[in-house]
Order: sequence, then C-alpha cells, then structure tokens
Amino acid sequence: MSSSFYDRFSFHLRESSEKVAFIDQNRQLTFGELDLYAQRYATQLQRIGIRPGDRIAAFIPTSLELTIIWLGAYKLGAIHVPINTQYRATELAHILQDADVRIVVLDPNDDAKATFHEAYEQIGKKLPVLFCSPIDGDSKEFRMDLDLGSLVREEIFIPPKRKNTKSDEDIAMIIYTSGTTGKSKGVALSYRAIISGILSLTELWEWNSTDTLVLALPLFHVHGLGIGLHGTLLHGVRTILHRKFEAKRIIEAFRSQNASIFMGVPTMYHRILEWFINHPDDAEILSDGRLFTSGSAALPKADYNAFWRQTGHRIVERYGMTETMLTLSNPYRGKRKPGSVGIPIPGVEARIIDPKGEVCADNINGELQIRGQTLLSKYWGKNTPVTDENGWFSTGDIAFRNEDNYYTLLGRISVDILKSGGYKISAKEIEELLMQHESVLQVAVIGIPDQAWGQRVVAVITLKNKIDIEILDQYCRSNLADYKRPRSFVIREKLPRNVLGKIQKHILISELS
Ligand code: MLC
Ligand code: AMP
Repeated sequence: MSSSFYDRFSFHLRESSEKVAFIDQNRQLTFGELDLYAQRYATQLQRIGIRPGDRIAAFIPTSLELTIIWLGAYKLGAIHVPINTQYRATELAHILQDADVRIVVLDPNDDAKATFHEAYEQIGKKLPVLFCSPIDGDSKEFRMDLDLGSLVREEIFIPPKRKNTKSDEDIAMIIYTSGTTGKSKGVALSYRAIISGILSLTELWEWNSTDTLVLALPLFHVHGLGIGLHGTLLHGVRTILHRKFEAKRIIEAFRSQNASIFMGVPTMYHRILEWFINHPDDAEILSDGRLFTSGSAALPKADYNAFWRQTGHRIVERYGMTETMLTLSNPYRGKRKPGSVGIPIPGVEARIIDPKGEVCADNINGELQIRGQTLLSKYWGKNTPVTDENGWFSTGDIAFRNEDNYYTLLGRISVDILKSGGYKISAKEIEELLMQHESVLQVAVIGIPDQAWGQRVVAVITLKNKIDIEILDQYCRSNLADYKRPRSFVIREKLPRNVLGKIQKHILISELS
C-alpha cells in the first residue's frame, strides 16, 4: 500500500526545492538540499546494512544535521529514535536497550562520547556508531557527508527515486516519555498518527508557506519535533532553529529575520515576559508576529494576560501528549479562552469520564479520554492494548468540558507524574535513584507549584546517617538529566503515611507550597 500521508509530507521537498527550509545560525538548507542529503544519508545507511524497521537513535543537538538524520530515517523506512542530549548514561542505556537500537548517530563531543561509553558498559553490547559533528558558531560551512566516520565514505551516487512503498501504519518514530513507573516508555508513532494530527493542527493555525517559524524547542519531543519539524515540511514553512532558548534571540528573529510564528512552553513565555521588564520596547517587535502558541504545560492566566497586554497577541494554547500527539487547541479564528486548552482538532474526539467510566456532564471534573487518528500504535516492546475496546485512550489528566465544548485541564490524576519547564518527569525514577544511595532511608519526590517552571522538583527524605546535601545533589547531577534534578532537598524525621503505609504526598505538597 502506498502511503497517502507520507506523500503529502514529501510535497514541498519536491515542489519547493529552491526555498529555504531550515536555518541554523549562519547555515541554511533548502527543501531540495534537505531531500538530497536525506536521500544520500539513507543510501549510505542502506549500504552498511540498515533496513526498514531498524531503530536509529539520534543523540545529537538541534542542527541542520539532525533534520537530515530524521528525514533520512523516514526515507529508508527506518525508525527515528530521538534521545534527549541531556541524558546521562543510565537513561541512555535504557533507551538503547528497550528500543533494541541498531545504530546510534552520536555527536562526537567529549561529554556525549563519555556518556555513550558508560551506557555501552551498562548494556554490555556493542552498537555501531556514526559520528556526526553538528556545526556550531559562525561557520557557514555545511558538512554534506555528515562526517559519517570510518564506516561510510562520502557517497556521491544518488540512486533513482524508488516508488514509495511505505504504509500509513508503519512506525515513523519512537519517542520516550516518563510514566508512573521508574523507567521511560517508548511511544511508537505511525506516519498516520503524526502526519494526520500535525496537519489538522497546523492547518487550523493557518500555517502556510509565507510563514517563518522560530523554533527553540528541543527536537526530541512531540512539541518541537512533532509539530515543528513535521509542520515545516507539511506547509513549506521556513524555520529558524535555535539550539538553546534565549528570549533575546527569539525577539531578534522577529526583528531581523521576518519570523511570524513562535511556539513555546509556558516557561519560555515567562522568560520573554521577564525580558520585557528591562526591554519594554521589544514587546512592540513581537506585535508584528502572526501567531504565538503554547503547550506541554498549563499557561498561567497571568502570563497569558501580560503577554496580550504587552504585545497585543492572545497566545493560542493547545494540549497534547506524546501518546496522542496534539489533540485540543484554541482556534486561530474564533474564541481563544485563557486557562482553557480549546476544542478537539479535526479528526479527534474527546470526552470526560468519571471513575466508573460514565461520561460526565458539562463542567464536571473527570479523566480526559481521547479517540482518533493521532493515537500511538503501541508502547514499544509491549503488547498490551493502549485503548479500551471502543478506541478511547485514557490520558491520566483531570479536566472538564464546558457548554461550548472547550476543555480545561486541572492537573494529573497521579502525583507521581510531574511537569517542569514542559518536561514530563517520573517521581518514581528519582525516588528509585535516591533509594540506592547509602545514606537515604525513605524518599518522596514531589512537584511544588512554581510560576516559572509549572512545578519545581523537591525531594523530601529521611536519612540513615547524616550526609551533606551537596553530596546528594552531586549524586543526582551525575545520574539524571538536569531538568529532573531535585531543586531542593528537605530532610524530615519521618514521612506522613496513611493507614496502609502509603506516603501521603499531598500533605507534603501543601506543607511545602
Ligand atoms: C533548568 N533550570 C531549572 C529547570 N531547568 N530550574 C528549575 N526547574 C527546572 N525544570 C535552571 C538551571 O538549573 C539553570 O539555573 C537555569 O534554569 C537555566 O538552565 P538551562 O538548562 O539553561 O535551562 P534552559 O535551557 O533555559 O531550559 C528552560 C527551557 C527548557 C524552558 C528552555 O526546560 C525546555 O526546552 N523545555 C521544553 C520541554 C519540551 O519541549 N517539552 C515538550 C514535551 S511534549 P542556574 O542557577 O544554573 O542559572 C509534550 C506534549 C505537548 O508535552 O503537548 O506538547
Ligand atoms: P508528555 O508526555 O511530555 O507528552 O506530556 C503530556 C502531558 O503534558 C499531558 O498529559 C498534560 O499533563 C501536559 N500538557 C500538555 N499540554 C498541556 C496544556 N496546554 N495545559 C496543561 N497541561 C498540558
């Protein structure tokens, strides 16, 4: 079966070949070059034995090279497995093992190499590695051969285009996300899920080929990678990539590079508003933009209103999940409601259910369920169904719907899932790590509400023996990606427990908030 979604995805690669697709500092890549290099890379991979369905892990920062690696995997029919470059060895080893990765594309900087070697030792299995050196700084150079190391020499032969035999149901990417248990889960997303969802969403936002997107989100989650990269290709948008978010550089992109869209997590908007305190004239620069969207965590109403007051823009807030892609959004045209994540996008149904599974009346809180084309195919390596028998996926989010069909999110059902800076964090993962420390007796990791970060990670612990907090902090720094690291440690004599012995985290949260 030929893939109708994938064909849609390829349209601008062919038809807008002269147009700039991605800009990374002083370098840029047209749609035609992206197509060519991705094809060349796919051919090289094929020659070293990588086959459709093989998992290719990408452990490299935002760069033009990363866009080629991502698209090259699709061209080959291999599965793209993006990995957070902040990950430490244990986090990386888990993904390499769980996804049964066939080959790793690695940035050969010292830190990444050291992390990778440590991960290697943990999994006890050698994996082939391709070194790719994303170019940083002011260089205009572009490494066409991707510096594929000794495994592959530069390939100038480009095979004739073969007929696309991809199926819509083929897995395009596996994205790892935290769950209620310690280890992250691989969410397997098909071309159907990604492309149908992103197309509906970005059409709703009226993305078009005159737009320029400034993208400072990480390219290993559905926000930056799912919407950002896929949206660029689906609509022929010009996208300015930023390796790191800085409010000043976002404003600069609107001032001097014709940016028209910014997509961010609430923490980024908070930082932009902080920047305006000392640079009030910069708010005026953003008023010239066309669209500002927010997602991945709740956008505080105060920030929504301050941004509106200062720039004249009402941020379009939307909701999604790695497992469901992007499912609810405020409209581009029509009523945008502060504090609400909007209405279901075309192709998606939503409902609120009570603990018995009955559908709730309007304005009654319950669990949000989603049904539609955008859902994951499965958790990688697991055969358990991901929906109920009628196709409904349970999000674990508490919400209500109002009479106008607008949904409002109230938080997670589980206190063990946290969101900080838009990153999902498993409290259990941090607790398991701290419990392995010889001085820790008991631990409860909680999320404390925070205006800038959404939640701040705090570890409440009881000790077996006295220890300097700095040592525990250093232990977490060495073993966890920075965003997961507890921002403070609270030492207690004992932790509050219920009659069954379960730690009562809500008591700790209200005491420490
Ligand atoms: C960093 N810092 C934190 C922190 N992270 N402090 C508290 N909590 C956190 N979570 C501190 C650092 O220690 C440092 O402090 C300072 O902030 C700057 O650190 P940084 O590493 O330079 O941060 P920065 O790169 O600016 O990161 C902030 C951010 C980042 C908002 C840009 O968190 C980010 O990219 N978030 C996006 C995550 C994302 O894409 N989620 C999508 C998931 S998909 P000091 O003291 O040293 O200065 C999804 C589905 C959907 O959710 O619907 O979209
Ligand atoms: P992730 O697993 O990283 O994709 O995170 C998905 C989770 O982020 C959802 O289940 C929600 O809890 C949260 N989320 C995403 N968008 C929003 C939003 N606009 N408002 C509140 N929470 C959100």
